Amino acid sequence: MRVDSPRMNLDDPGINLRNINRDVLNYSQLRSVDEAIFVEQRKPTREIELHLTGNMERYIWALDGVMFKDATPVNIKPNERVRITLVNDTMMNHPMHLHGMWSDLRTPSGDFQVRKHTIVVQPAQKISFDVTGEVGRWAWHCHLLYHMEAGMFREVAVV
Ligand SMILES: [Cu+2]
Repeated sequence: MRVDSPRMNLDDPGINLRNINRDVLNYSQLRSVDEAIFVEQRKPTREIELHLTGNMERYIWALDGVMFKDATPVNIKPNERVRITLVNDTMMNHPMHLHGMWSDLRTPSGDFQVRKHTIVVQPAQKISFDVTGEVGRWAWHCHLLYHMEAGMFREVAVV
């Protein structure tokens, strides 16, 4: 299954949390107070796009249809500034956690939004964040244990 036209807005509280009788925080409301000090201003020189994929009936979860056991690492060079774009082709949220590096979330127009460890990707959402390569071999995975164990996991090799 592929999403034909994923949405990029960051102000959707998510399924079952829309139009309820109280405020639900969303990513468009988050700000980093220390952006000027800590957040890298360099533009990315490369983009890596991956689809979050799965099969609900067989309970298989993967990235680009490839489970961890069959996957090769995602390669980033030391100190390389890279834009990672995730497209969620599934009907579930996936909180994607990248170890070793900050995930600098971008708005749909590419501006800096907020700095995070884990980025939740909603169903049919396309979301981008920038990272700077820190030397190491890092885990990158969905933080839902059953998804991670079922294959939604990659090594990010910064060597
Ligand atoms: Cu997941």
